[in-house]
Formats: sequence, structure tokens, C-alpha cells
Amino acid sequence: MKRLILSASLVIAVAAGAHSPPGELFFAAQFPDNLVPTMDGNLSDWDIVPLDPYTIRSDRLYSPVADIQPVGRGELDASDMVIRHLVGWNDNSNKIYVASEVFDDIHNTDREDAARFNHDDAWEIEVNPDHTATEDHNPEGLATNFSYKWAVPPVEGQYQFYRPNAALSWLVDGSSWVDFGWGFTGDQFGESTYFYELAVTPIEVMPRSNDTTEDQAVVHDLEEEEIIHISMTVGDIDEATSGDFVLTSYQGFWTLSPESCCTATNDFVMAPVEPSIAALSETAVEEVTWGQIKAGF
Ligand SMILES: [Ca+2]
Ligand SMILES: [Ca+2]
Ligand SMILES: [Ca+2]
Ligand SMILES: [Ca+2]
Ligand SMILES: [Zn+2]
Repeated sequence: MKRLILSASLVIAVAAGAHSPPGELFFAAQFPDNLVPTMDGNLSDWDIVPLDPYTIRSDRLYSPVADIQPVGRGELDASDMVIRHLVGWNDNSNKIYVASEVFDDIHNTDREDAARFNHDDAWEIEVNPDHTATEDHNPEGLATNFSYKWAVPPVEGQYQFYRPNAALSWLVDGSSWVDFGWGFTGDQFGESTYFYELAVTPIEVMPRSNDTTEDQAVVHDLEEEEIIHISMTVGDIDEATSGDFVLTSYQGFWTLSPESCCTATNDFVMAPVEPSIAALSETAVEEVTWGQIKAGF
């Protein structure tokens, strides 16, 4: 009897740990081939995505690190930061796309050490295609939870940061694995809205080593209606940090995951193409076809 109770509680613990928050689904909009967004920091190519159920706003976000800001979900002060996230995917390109719009009262980029992205306003995307719980990520010499972190504008040319393999020559912006774009409106180092856009080829697993070669990366083949883990974090820094960086140097630390930064825990469904997007896709195809017919005369 005792053994039965133990195993039942173990099952519950595993199920709860695998997806957080439990029971909550988020959706990645499927882009048809002719409507995939361009990673240029201009988010107008995402306007075709219906607000519901795809748009993730500040009210969904957690402040999971109590030392930074002990507030509940959605208690982000809109005068300090306002966030909008969107996620998409395309079957043919086999890429995940993430777009975020971040209003911030002060955009801080003044780190003394160019490698310390978290000393400045940063945008961090976590992807765990093999859909495992945090405690099972990156097991025994393997990488299965991939972090793509960004702090812009670049300092001494540095703006892209990766974990757990931090220094792979081939896992960089502009490769077939990663494509990043950014832009802003307003005061670049003051009150502003920054736009971030990222495309990644999902990696299922690779050795957790900075000697890992490109051909050792096992690509995850995205499929309609499957669920993978994706989370995003926006670290808000509003003041210059001098000396040792401490958690309270953060003005805010806003994640879609209730757990912490640096782990993908949210369940994202690779959604079918929305009928409204499919209709736009066909219109675009017809326009191209008519253009070709006219050009032929
Ligand atoms: Ca774009
Ligand atoms: Ca702020
Ligand atoms: Ca700073
Ligand atoms: Ca800030
Ligand atoms: Zn899950």
C-alpha cells in the first residue's frame, strides 16, 4: 500500500514538473511558406497573426525571482515595462519564430564587460524541443535546453549569447541555425519600445561541449499539433550597475515560466494554419501568379 502511494505521488510530481504552469497551453502560429516573417526587427509581418489565442501580454508574465521583485503573476507596472510576445513556426523551413515588443521607461546599455549581457536590458529565449522537465534538461554531457540571449545595441560588437554551449563558432546569428533582428522607436537609451525577432532551427540534442560540431546537432523535426517547450524572459535594467552585479540590480525580471530564467517550461502547440492566414496566403500566391502572367505579355 505504501509503495502504491509513493509511486502515485511520484507520477503527479513528474507530470507537474514537466509543464509549468501546468495545464496552460500557448500557441505558435503556423506561417505558410510565402508569409514567413523576416527577422529584421520590424514586426509588421506578424500583423496577420490573430490576437487570440497567440498574443501573450504582460498579464501572463511572472516575476519568479523573489529577490528581484516579489510580485504575483501579471503585476508588472505598465509605467516600468509593457511586453507583448508572439511565437510562430513554419513546417518547410522547420524554424521557430519569436517576436517581442518591449516598452521600457529606460533602455539601459552600458555594461563595462561586453560579455555580461544581463547587466543591461536583455531578451532571452529558451527552447526545449524534446519537451522535458527542467530537472531533466541538459543531462549527462548533453544539451537539450537551448538559450538564445540578446542585449542590444551591441557593446564592442557583442550582442548574442548562448547556453549551455556558449562558444560554438557555427551557432551564431546569420547561420542556418539562428537569425536575429531588432529595432526600436523612441529614445534609444531612454523611454523606448524595442522590437526583437528571432528564428531558430530547433535542436533536439547535441553534446554539451564547446567542441561540438555542426553535424553532431540533431535537428528536431517540427510537426503540426505537437507540443514543445518554449519560454521567454525580459530582464529589465533601468540603472547603470557599478561594482558587483547583484539580483537587486534588476528593476524587473519577467518570464512566461513561473520557474526562473534560463529554462523552457511552457507548453507551446505548433498550431495548424489559421483560416484567415491561409486566405491571405492564397491571395498572395494569386497576386504573384497574375504578376507573372502580366510580365509574360
Ligand atoms: Ca519582421
Ligand atoms: Ca523599466
Ligand atoms: Ca547596464
Ligand atoms: Ca530597462
Ligand atoms: Zn510540457
